[in-house]
Amino acid sequence: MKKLENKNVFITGASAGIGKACAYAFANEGSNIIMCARRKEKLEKIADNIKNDFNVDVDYYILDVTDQKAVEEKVYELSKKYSNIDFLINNAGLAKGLNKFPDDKIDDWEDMIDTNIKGLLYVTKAVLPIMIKNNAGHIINLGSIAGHEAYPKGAVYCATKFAVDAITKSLRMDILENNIKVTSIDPGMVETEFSEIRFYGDKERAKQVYKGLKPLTAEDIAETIIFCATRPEHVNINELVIMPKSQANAFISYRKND
Ligand code: 8X3
Repeated sequence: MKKLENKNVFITGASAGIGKACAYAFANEGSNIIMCARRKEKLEKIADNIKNDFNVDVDYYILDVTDQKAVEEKVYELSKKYSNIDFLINNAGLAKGLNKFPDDKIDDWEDMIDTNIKGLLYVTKAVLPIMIKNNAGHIINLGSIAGHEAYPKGAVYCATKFAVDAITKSLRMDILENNIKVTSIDPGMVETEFSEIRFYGDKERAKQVYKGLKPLTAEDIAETIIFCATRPEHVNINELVIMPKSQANAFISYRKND
């Protein structure tokens, strides 16, 4: 029997990118998938594909993680079907804008703070009682190298990822007695919708971010998350920093044709 067979995995921001890759990767391991995101059509399609390809339960919820009441309601709803959430993948997050501080838009700050910090807190707070009741669970937060090194034009995005780092660390201490693991996965460049969203849909500008190098894929991150999720019961990966081979840190990358 595979280690993750029949485990219940709740993934936020599951309609694309790392969240979507995690849905397929855990389903491939025999886990039941509970997905949430805002985009119904995309979730529906992923759910159909998973149902066709894997013999697992799949549920999805249309949910904006920034809506605290909705988060509580949906988690209550899913708790009636799933008596435990074995894994919570706190993936929903975004970057908006890449500007010097004086040129940043306050609305973008609100979006990043609401989703990356408050959304993660709301979902974790709602799911935790289920894990505590079962005295088992594993919370995997998507951090970033932006939570290790602040970079120019990224004050608020970096601040949100520093917050994820702090939340991960404090939470781990607070629920140590509840037998719940807490892990942070901190990627560098991953080519998903991330840059397109950061640049308000400007595909050309988004492409430039990855020009001349091979970025990580969402599947690379999902594979790493599966690694963390399949360690022996007594082992926890506290944090894992992962970058493309040609990226040294937030500032220095080697690009062909540089
Ligand atoms: C994504 C990586 O380099 O844009 O969190 O901060 S980076």
